[in-house]
Amino acid sequence: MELEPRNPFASPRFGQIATFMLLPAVSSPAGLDVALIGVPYDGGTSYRPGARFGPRAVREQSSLIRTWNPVLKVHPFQRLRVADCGDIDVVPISIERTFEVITAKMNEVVAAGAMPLAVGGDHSVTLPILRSVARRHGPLGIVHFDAHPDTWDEYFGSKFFHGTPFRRGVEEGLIDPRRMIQVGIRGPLYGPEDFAFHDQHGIEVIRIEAVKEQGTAWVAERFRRLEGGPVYCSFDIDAVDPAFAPGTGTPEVGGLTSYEALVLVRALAELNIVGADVVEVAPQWDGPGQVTALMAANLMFELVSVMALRR
Ligand SMILES: [Mn+2]
Repeated sequence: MELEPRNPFASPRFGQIATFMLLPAVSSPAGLDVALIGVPYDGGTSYRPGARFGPRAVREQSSLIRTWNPVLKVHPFQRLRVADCGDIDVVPISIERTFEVITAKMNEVVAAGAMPLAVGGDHSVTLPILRSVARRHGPLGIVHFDAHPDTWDEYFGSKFFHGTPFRRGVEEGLIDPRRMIQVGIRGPLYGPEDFAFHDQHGIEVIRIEAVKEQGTAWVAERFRRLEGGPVYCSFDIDAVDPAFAPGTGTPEVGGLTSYEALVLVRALAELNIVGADVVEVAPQWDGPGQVTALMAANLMFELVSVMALRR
């Protein structure tokens, strides 16, 4: 399932847009190992909107991704059948109906035996994806890269938005919170009670200070306790410093460098990754060169590489 030679200038036919990493476009996940899927929904955003345009920006910026991962020493597109399954037909004016269509599509993906790798969309879309993946694998371990804990209870009187997916995931039994690690958390919060839920359920938080002071190798060592069982990786692009990834809805200064982000995703290689997402790319806020979408495209490549090595 590899396009060779891969010419980044090979324009798609009229009426089409580029595919993720120049991979084939397919209408069904049947026969795939990894299904790349756009989730163009940002109705769960509380501040700057725009992540609904993330998938198309990431597709465009992914066209220079080559096929060999020299660090992990893997040809992911030879090892796995990977293709672009297009975007989910979300309902921009209804989060409930959008969640239903996301779960329905992801149920198809997991029923076909494929691992989903979704591109958001805001972070609310992770919850309906977890509903499908957990239905197949049981309660999931989670590695969650983010500036924010996303475990709040509700906002504006709603239980569903991009600040609540992980609390809902624990409440619904989709996540094993004792096998959940958050990385990159920072920025002003409401108070220490923002982490009462973590303490109550045993969720581990690796704040950005720990990443910077202890180093990425130390963080990689923390991940090792998740070996064995199924693990889902959710990567909010705002985990990366806005100097490297400004195109997002709720930027927080003082984050991961682009290099640290790549190193930390590669550190998942010892884990049994069963699905992943990269969310919160909002191209309207992006910098020159669409660096945020480019960052997300490279994270996708590292995630597929890790999946190719899954234990
Ligand atoms: Mn988030």
